[in-house]
Parts: sequence; structure tokens; C-alpha cells
Amino acid sequence: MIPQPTAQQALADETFLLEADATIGLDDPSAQLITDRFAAQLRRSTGYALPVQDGTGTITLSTSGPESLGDEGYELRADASGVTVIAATAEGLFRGVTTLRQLLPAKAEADTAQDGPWEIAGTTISDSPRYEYRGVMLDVTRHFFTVEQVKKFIDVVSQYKLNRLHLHLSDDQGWRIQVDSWPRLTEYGGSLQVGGGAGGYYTKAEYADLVQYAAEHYITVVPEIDTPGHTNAALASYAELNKGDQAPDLYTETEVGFSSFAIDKDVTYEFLDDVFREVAEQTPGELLHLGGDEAHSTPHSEYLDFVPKAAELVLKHGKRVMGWHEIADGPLPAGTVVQYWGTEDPKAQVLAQKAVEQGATLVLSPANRAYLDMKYDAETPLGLDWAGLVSVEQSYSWNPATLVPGVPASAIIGVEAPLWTETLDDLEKVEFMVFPRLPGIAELGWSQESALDWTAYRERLAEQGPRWEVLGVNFYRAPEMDWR
Ligand code: TNX
Repeated sequence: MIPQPTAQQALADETFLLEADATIGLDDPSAQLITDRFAAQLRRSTGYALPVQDGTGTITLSTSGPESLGDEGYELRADASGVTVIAATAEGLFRGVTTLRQLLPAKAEADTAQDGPWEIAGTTISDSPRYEYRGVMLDVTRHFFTVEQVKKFIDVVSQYKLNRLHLHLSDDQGWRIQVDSWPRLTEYGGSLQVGGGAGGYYTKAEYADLVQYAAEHYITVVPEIDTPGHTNAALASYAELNKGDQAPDLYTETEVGFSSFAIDKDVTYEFLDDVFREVAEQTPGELLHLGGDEAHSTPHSEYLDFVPKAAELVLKHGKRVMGWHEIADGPLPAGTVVQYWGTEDPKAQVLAQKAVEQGATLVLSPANRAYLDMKYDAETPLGLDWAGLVSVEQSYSWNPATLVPGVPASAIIGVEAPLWTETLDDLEKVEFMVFPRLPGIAELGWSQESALDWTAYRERLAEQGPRWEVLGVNFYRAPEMDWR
């Protein structure tokens, strides 16, 4: 199972067997949708009727648990008489159901009827997360991914108890979210992608659908509008955002660090006010990510002027600021979340320390560990290698609490694995880079420090292979594992 639960005990001599007359009981209408989806999946694979009823059933899902379980905690028991999953909230119940799905045979994930038996070895589990923020980032700018593709991604990543989907929505190569007040951003700025092919963007309705679908999987979307660099698509769409009022061409290559908003123009802030307002209106989550990375063509003094002004506009629209660690070189408003993407670079570490000294919290995405676009080894046909080669073991074997020297464990609110898509033009390629590394980052975010052990993890990870086969997920059969 991944992530490893806080506590699990085997019940010797007890086995749960799901049979044709089984029922699913639920005592909380707010968990109806997740229960119906779980039941529907089991009906497809088992061929059983599995009616969902009020109260208890052969499988009982309940939110009558004590508040001490927290928002995401749950308890599970499987024995010869049935299965119970008890949480204090629908979210906790959802996390518990992801565990239950992993306890069932992999073929329970199939979308056609399979032969049983549908057994679970008797067990009790008590579980809750180590960190509140457990994220994955998808770069939909370098290559665009449709709502349907992102939904399939959500289906799989939510099974590992991740609870944030950071969407990188604007960059040099494309603007991917509709903004009514600046329509050329998508009409023109979203038209291409890396390599020169057709790009794309999310209409407001599509974006709302995505946010809703993520929420139904207890995943909060964190939208990123990258500023003041990584902005060629916007600069190409509106000449007035440029220093010399000259719009550059659209850009479909993969260099970074050449674009910048005009920091000293009022229109830049009028633009961001509008963009952040429209994006914030569509964001139920509390964070809005303003980027801030690799602004190599923004003079540093101007960068330091810019970030507080942009941050102010995020706050104006009711959101907390999130940004890449470069933003910590200047003042940060209260409640800022800084995303660390350094390796062992002391400059990045100093910025992380500066962030914490200002009261910010940190999400860790160390590029030499958590970047899903780094090649596994020298032979990997996709991805980049500027942060090194990142094997499955390398991506798993680190401790968030002690990663950055001089940063106290209390400042870390979680981890995130970013996937940049310069070299990834379809979902199969995305999956190849994400699996099998992402479950390891999910485990670092969820499981207690005492549970983290590569040798044991390696065995558990190999067990996910058959699940991905059933789900049609194109994972990399890393030679580090003995795949089943
Ligand atoms: C650096 S990491 C970037 C991205 C690239 C990525 C490729 C960061 C905040 N910015 O613009 O896509 O490297 O690995």
C-alpha cells in the first residue's frame, strides 16, 4: 500500500470476502458522490449489484468518527464480518476509501467484470497525514492537456492521497486560461505550444469543470500565473505590456529567462489586477501562485519592486500568495507559501531561510528529488537533466523535515512534485515520467517519518504495477524494482 498508513495491524485468521449479495452502507449524504463512484467501480469489476444504502452495510462508510481524526484521518477495519471505514469528514472518508481500494485485488480497478475471489486479509488501520500540503504540478503551457486528460490524471494521483493540483497556466509558450477582460491572451497567446503545434486553453466553463472534478477527489487546484518572467505569451498578445510597446512573436522553443513584464508601467498592474481577479473568482482554494521564478531579464531592483505589488493584488482578491523561492528575496505578505525548488544550491537555501524568517511557510519541490521531468537515467528518452538524473530511489530517499539547512521542521507544510512538459506532448509520456516516482513523493507527504524506508517501499511500489496495468497507466518499469 502507498502511502504507508500510520498504523496497521494484521488480524490473524480473519479474511473479508466480498460476495454477490454485499451492500455498501453510508451515513453521510455529503459523501454520497464518492460512495457512488466507489460502488460503481466495484460493480463494473465484480459484476455484483452492490446497492448503496443508508446506515450500515457489508462495507460501511461513516463520518461518525471523533474529531480527533482530523479532516483527513480515518480508521479502517476489515474482518470476516465486513469492512468499516470511519472518518470525521467526507474528506477523511475519501482518503480511507483510497486505502480500501488498494487493499482489494488490482483487478477491482478493471472496467469489465472479472473473476473473484474478492478478498481482503483481516486488518485494522489507523491513519492520518504528516503534512497538510501534498501536491503535484502539471505544466499545461509547454504542452497543453485537455480537461479529459487532466481528469484521468486526477483519477490516478488522487489514489495516492495527494490533495493539491498546482496548474502552471501561463508561460512563454502559452496562456491557458480564459480571461474575459484580456481576450487575446487565449485567442492569440494560447494558440501554439512547444514545437509549433496547436496549443489550447481552458474556457471558464472548462476550468470550472476541472476545479469541480478535482474537488470531488478532495484535491484543491492551485492556479499559477507566472510573473514577471515566463510571460512571452502575454507579451506577444498585448504590446502595451512590453517595455518598448513592441509585442514579440509567439515562442515555441524551450529556453527560459528571456521575457519580462514592464515593471514600471501602470498597465502591468492593471493587467494583473484583472487577471488575478478573474482567476481568483474561479478558485475555491485559498492559494494563488504568482510564479516569480527565473526572472533573468528583469533587473533585480525592479524584481524587488514588482513582487510586493503583485502580491498585494493577490491579497486584494482574497487569496494567499504562493510563489517560487526567488520571491523570498524581498518582503512577503503574511500567510505566503514559498515553493522551494532548489537542489543543494546555497543561494536557494538562503532564500528558503529568508522566507521562513519572514514568517512564510514552505512547500518543498527539490529539483534533484521531486522534479518529475528529470530523466530517470541517461537512457530515458524523455525529460531533462539539468538537476541531475532522478532515479526512483533518489526521488524517494529524503526527509522533508531536514532537507534545507537552517530551516526548522515547523516551517514545512508539505511537498509537491512538479511536472514540466517541454518534452512531453501527450498523456502517455506524462504518465511515463510521473509513474512510478509520484507515489514516493505522495508517501513523503503523507506517511510518518518512521515509515520511510527504501527497502520496504521498493516492495510496496512493485505491487502498484498490476494496478497501473489494469488502469491503463503507462508507467516506467524502472529496473530498480522487481515488477510483478
Ligand atoms: C525550471 S523550476 C523552471 C521551468 C522549467 C523547468 C524545467 C522553475 C520554477 N522553473 O520553467 O520548465 O526548469 O525542468
